[in-house]
Amino acid sequence: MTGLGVDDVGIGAVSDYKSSLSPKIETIFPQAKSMIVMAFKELSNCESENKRIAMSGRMDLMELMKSCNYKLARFLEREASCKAMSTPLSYPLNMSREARYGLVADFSQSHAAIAAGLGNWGSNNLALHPKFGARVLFATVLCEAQLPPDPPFTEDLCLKCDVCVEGCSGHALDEEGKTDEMKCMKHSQPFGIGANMLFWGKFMSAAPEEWEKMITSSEYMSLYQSQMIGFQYFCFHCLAKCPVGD
Ligand code: B12
Repeated sequence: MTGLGVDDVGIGAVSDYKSSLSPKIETIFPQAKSMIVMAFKELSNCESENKRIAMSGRMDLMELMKSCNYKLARFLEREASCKAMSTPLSYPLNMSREARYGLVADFSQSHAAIAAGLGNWGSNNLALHPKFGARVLFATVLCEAQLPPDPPFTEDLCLKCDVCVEGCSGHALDEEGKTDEMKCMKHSQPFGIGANMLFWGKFMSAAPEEWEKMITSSEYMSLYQSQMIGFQYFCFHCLAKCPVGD
């Protein structure tokens, strides 16, 4: 696994997956018994004040993660004759009203990581890893083999220093144990779907003489770029500032 670029791995039993909002794993893959969760450390890009640099580091990492996801699932199927499925790291998401327009994924990676003994929850509502703290992303492969699960990580890793809560400029962590996703989205993805809908709403009610000015504005250019690259985070505070880990 380290040869692939994976920083840590945990095995979890499907029966220990405890996401309250995401669908049951049986609805995705009825025969799934185990979750192989891969942990990847974020690059120091996440510290940069230049958010294009921060996001580009994230995009590089996600490319590696997707490739590992595929390679592991393919290895299990081809070499071990074990039925396996990779799970999405972010998009595609269920964007229906029931899934809160993409806020509830088909599979929750953080819950899988916790079930696989890779860490536990912090005040930032992220899964903290003993070595990488909050600077860690997860990708999971589900498989039909009953693999021996790793023990849960019981030591509380969160220092309760509230650096994440106090420093969250979007005030999305003010309520303990809950992320206000709308506040987080508005602040961290200022050119996401909400901004897109607002822009086109304004465009439709603008006079045709205004259109050229609107589609050559920096607002439209940013919306275009975010859409082109998939999604674009402009905030990494709650993971970059967390003091947990080496
Ligand atoms: C949708 C999404 C978002 C949405 C909404 C997040 C949400 N619902 O919590 C928005 C856009 C706001 C978002 C923001 C961020 N995200 Co995001 N996001 C996702 C995504 C795609 C799905 C999340 C999901 O469905 N969770 C399941 C939730 C909705 O349901 P739930 O089962 O009821 O669980 C929640 C609560 O019950 C609670 N909870 C449950 N048990 C417990 C126990 C305790 C003690 C506590 C305190 C809380 C708690 O926390 C859960 C998560 O909110 C995942 C990728 C994936 N497929 O998992 C990444 C993911 C969660 N995001 C990630 C990251 C890093 C971020 C950001 C830091 C952005 C950035 N710049 O990278 C911020 C962090 C926001 C924060 N501090 O909470 C990482 C987290 C890695 C980690 N270490 O945990 C993930 C796992 C991506 C990945 N592949 O690694 N994200």
